[in-house]
Parts: sequence; structure tokens; C-alpha cells
Amino acid sequence: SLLTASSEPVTCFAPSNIALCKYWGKREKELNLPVNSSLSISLGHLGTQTTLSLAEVDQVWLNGERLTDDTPFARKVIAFIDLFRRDQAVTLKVDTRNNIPTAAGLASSASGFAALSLAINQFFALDLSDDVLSAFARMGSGSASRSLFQGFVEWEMGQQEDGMDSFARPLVARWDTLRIGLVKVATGEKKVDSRSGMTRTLETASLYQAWPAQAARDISRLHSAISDKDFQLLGETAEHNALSMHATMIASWPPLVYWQPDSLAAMQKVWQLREQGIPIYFTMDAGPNLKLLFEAEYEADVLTAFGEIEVVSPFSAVP
Ligand code: 2P0
Repeated sequence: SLLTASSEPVTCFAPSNIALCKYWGKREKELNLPVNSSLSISLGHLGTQTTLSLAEVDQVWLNGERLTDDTPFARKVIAFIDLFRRDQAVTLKVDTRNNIPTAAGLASSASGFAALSLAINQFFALDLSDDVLSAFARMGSGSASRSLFQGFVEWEMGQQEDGMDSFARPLVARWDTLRIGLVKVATGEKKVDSRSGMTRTLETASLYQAWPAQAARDISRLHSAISDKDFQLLGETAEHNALSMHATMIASWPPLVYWQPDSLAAMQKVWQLREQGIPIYFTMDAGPNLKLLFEAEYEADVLTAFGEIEVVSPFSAVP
């Protein structure tokens, strides 16, 4: 059917998210179909704002600067728009702005493709359901399926070959005292992105065979932790899950070690605080930075130990 484009620019926002049970490995690469389900928490006001408008030629802007067409991000964005417009002669300007402090070292592809999906839906008046929109966002970047929603979000891996049952949904539970601390170790471009890191792990790490079962177990533990407000179970599960994912990365060849010396120093600080009785845990993604998990009453202790880190209150943005 023919698309009707809005004559006015459309702006949409989507939050960044941190997985407590990670997405690591694809069973299908074109559609970003995952090997395992994952569960995340969105970061409230931290994320991406994307504006779509008609333009003479396709153009992708990032934080106020026009990208050249061969930039990886620009190519991915144009390929994603092509999924919707097919052969129709609609040329667009995509203006993407991340308010994620670059100092926090957070990835922006999840919030970026989620915000772009929302903007496309509105710009072309597609009126897609949340489930379908999440499945579309997934095609831009797997973790974008989760960034359409605030709060706790679960991305069900699904079974179908067409991927239409592989999408994320928000959980109804909230946890107002939960806090996430962003510990920056380094912010430079990583040498191996998640996409190629996953491929390498699946192809070369025999340890990866243990991952799908652990992820399934961790998802069910996280559900218990969330419904019982059991912070220790939440933290232990998330930290163990992240370290297990990193173990599969390290067991790849050539080895995939995202840690830097300061990453390990920060982990040791977390373990030391726990020995002192402060309930604090960490998770890490495909990079050297740590994301701390703790509850509001310990925020002062965490800031004393880690200095002036960014602290996110994920449920303050959830109505
Ligand atoms: C996650 N990561 O669950 C995991 C943990 C990185 C480590 O989702 O290839 O950028 O675009 O589907 O979504 C990063 O992977 O990869 C990611 P693609 P994506 O947050």
C-alpha cells in the first residue's frame, strides 16, 4: 500500500536500556532473531530523540552533524527506512540526538532504532501495534526491541522463522527505589562491535553451549526477584549473567576481552563494598564500562566510593 508521509516533521523519544539478562547470540542474522530471551530496565529520560522530515535527498544527522552516507550508522538507518518505504520515492532527513552523556559510555543503537521506529510509525501514520513496532525495531538492532518501553522489559525470543513473535513487552511491575549508576571506564569506539562479537562467540567459543540454559534460568530468577522485590536475587542474577556472557566472549578466538584494567578495579570495588555489607551489584555490556545496581538508601555510599558518577532513577519517568 502507498505511504502517506506527514508534511510536518515528527519527533519521538526512546530510552536507552540495560539488560539484566543479556541478549548474546543470534539464531538468524538478517532479522536479528536471538538465541535467548532477555530482560532489561530502561533508563527513563536518557536516550535518543529522533526527528523525521521530508528532504530532497536522504540524509542522516547525529547530534547536530550530517553523517556521510557510508558511515555505518547512516547505512543502517537508511537500510531500516527502506524496510518501510520499499520502492516509493520518499526521501527523508533523519535527525538523531542522544542525550546520553557521552561520558557514561552507553551504546545508543537500542534507543536510536527504537526512536526511529516510533517516528516512522507516526510520520507515515502506520498505526502499528506495540508488538509489531517492537518486532520492527528489532530488525534495526536487537536491543532496540526493548527500548520502546520504560521500566522492566522482556524480549521474548519467539519461535517463528519470520520473527513476528520475537518482540518485547513491558512488565507491569515497578521498583521505585531501584537505582543504576553509570561508571565510565572508557568511551572510545570499541574495536569489535556487538554484532561481530556475537558471531565470533557463536562460531568459536564452545563455552557458549551453556549460555542458552543459563539465560532461561536467569530470566525466571529475575521474574521472582522483581515480583518479590528481592534485591539480592536481582543483583546476584544480573551480575552472574553479565560475567557468564563475558566468559563466553573471553572463550572466543581470537579472544574478545572488553575489560580494561579499570573495569576490574571497579568490579573489585563493588565486591569490597558487598563485603562491607552494602548491597551493590554490577552488570556490563560489550564494553569496558560498569553499570551499578543498588537501592536509593545506599546512593550516598555508592557516590562516596565511586565519585561523581551519573545515577539514574529508572522509574521516575514511568507514569
Ligand atoms: C544486551 N547487547 O542485551 C546485550 C548485552 C550487548 C551486550 O544488545 O546486532 O546492538 O544490532 O542486534 O542490539 C547489543 O547488541 O546488536 C546488545 P544487533 P545490539 O543489551
